[in-house]
Amino acid sequence: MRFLFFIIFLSILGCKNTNSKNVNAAHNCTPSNSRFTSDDENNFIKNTSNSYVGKVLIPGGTFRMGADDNQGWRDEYPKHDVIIDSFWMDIHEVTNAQFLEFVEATGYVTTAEKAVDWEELKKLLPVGTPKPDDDKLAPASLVFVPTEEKVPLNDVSRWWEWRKGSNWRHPDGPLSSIDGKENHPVVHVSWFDAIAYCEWSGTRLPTEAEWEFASRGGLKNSVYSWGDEDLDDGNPKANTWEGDFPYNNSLRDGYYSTAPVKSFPSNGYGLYDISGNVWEWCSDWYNENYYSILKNETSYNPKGPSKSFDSNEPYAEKRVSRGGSFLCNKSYCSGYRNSMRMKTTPDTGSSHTGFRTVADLK
Ligand SMILES: [Ca+2]
Ligand SMILES: [Ca+2]
Repeated sequence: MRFLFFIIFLSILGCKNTNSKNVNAAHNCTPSNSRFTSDDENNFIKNTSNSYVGKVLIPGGTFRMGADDNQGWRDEYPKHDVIIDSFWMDIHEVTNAQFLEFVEATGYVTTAEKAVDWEELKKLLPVGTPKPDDDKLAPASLVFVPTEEKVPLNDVSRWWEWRKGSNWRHPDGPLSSIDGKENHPVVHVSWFDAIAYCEWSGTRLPTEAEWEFASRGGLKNSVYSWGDEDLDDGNPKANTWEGDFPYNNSLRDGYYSTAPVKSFPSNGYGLYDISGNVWEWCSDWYNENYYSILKNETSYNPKGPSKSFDSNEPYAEKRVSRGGSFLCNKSYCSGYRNSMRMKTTPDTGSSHTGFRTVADLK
């Protein structure tokens, strides 16, 4: 608990820090900023009439899940056999326009739009801890800020800022807006926000296994959703960070931040931006040892471990996200690989995380 408090308090204060969350930070693209937002029950009227609109059928089958080359972190091994039933999947990430429809229909307020709940926070702090100024508890979210020069890549706080007034309507802070970005993926959505959208729309988040199966697009044991061609060879294949992260973006792919969905070719299943643009929440808890547990058996529609475990932050419970973002770079996490696993506390949103939904066969 104390460790968690340490992380959170530093986050609230917006401190630059060198605490242990930065151990192996090259595998942790987004800092976790638990804000003690409770998982409120959603009682809104659902709109399930469009559950299959904008989706493509992902034909079920068997695949080998896990890393295909030596770029993988240890949580991507060992490769293991997985059977996936057919399902429907959004061809693109949920857009700002789609999320706006949800919010207008339900009045839903996202995690980033809520102040940090002091009553919840203080339960985890030593008795007598004074309440921080309301200003420190104000609604905020994580915004990427490029550095001016080359910096060590083992400290994510160098390029992430806990910025007040940042949320899905104001992705870069209170003075920014999504005007003209209706067709960009929604960002600053927590896992809880994504689940709420799914509940409203009669959909669900993909499991991590479904997501990786879909990303592979029918190719066998390829590193990327487009095959094995290096990211830098040929035409741009996804919205990533090309150049020197986090201070020099060559803009070879044409986009510094989010791109309109469907700006790059789809994979073999007709899925756009399954690699890059924004990270996509999955339903599973993250456990770095999960593949080791599964290695000797063929898993049938695995839904993830029962408990989260990340040895870098053992007291923080995390959910999986997949596919990388416009910040992913070869020198850093190469998160656009099929098998790359990201993990974040479910109440953390950021300027490079969104989601797409799936639906079961009728
Ligand atoms: Ca880019
Ligand atoms: Ca994506």
